[in-house]
Amino acid sequence: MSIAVCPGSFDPITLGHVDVVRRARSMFDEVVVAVAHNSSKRSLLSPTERVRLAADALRGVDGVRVVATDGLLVDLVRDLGARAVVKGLRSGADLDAELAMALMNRHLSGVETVFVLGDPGLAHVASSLVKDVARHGGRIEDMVTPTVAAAVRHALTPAAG
Ligand code: COD
Repeated sequence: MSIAVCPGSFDPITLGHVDVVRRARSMFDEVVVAVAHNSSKRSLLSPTERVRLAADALRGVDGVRVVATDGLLVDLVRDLGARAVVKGLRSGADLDAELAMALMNRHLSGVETVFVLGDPGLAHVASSLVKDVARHGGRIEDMVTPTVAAAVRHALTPAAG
């Protein structure tokens, strides 16, 4: 059975991520979505919440499971016996950012990274922009699932008291 790992911060998972996972699933028997830590980003949502929301957004896609990981991605890939890492590309800027990670992961473990082009209609969708739009009261419901939209709005609401 061929397994691919789709890693990301998923803070939160967007419809762009869902599109990439669907495309990965069309190439591999199983896709493991790995909710990981990006040391250059500060998260809005906890790892548990990001896993819950990713699992909810992907519940209609069979052959997909969501896990949390806080170590090196290549260790997870090895433990799962995965054949490849799959990443989505929106633009040349994404490729620039992804290239170093793909080469580092291959240097560390030999794992190959497969790049898929996301839906161009979702090329403007990024977790960081979704949070920014929501923070300023804008509409995010066409970029994330309703459950994710509610969770982001809740996380951005200052605690009472
Ligand atoms: N269309 C297509 N692709 C998209 C879209 C979209 N609309 N939105 C996002 N994507 C792609 C991104 O290009 C990326 O490939 C992937 O989805 C995940 O995106 P994010 O923003 O959720 O996640 P990142 O980029 O912050 O994830 C970075 C990792 C967490 C994967 C990385 O830091 C990592 O591997 N961390 C684990 C520790 C480790 O091994 N570090 C060494 C790495 S070399």
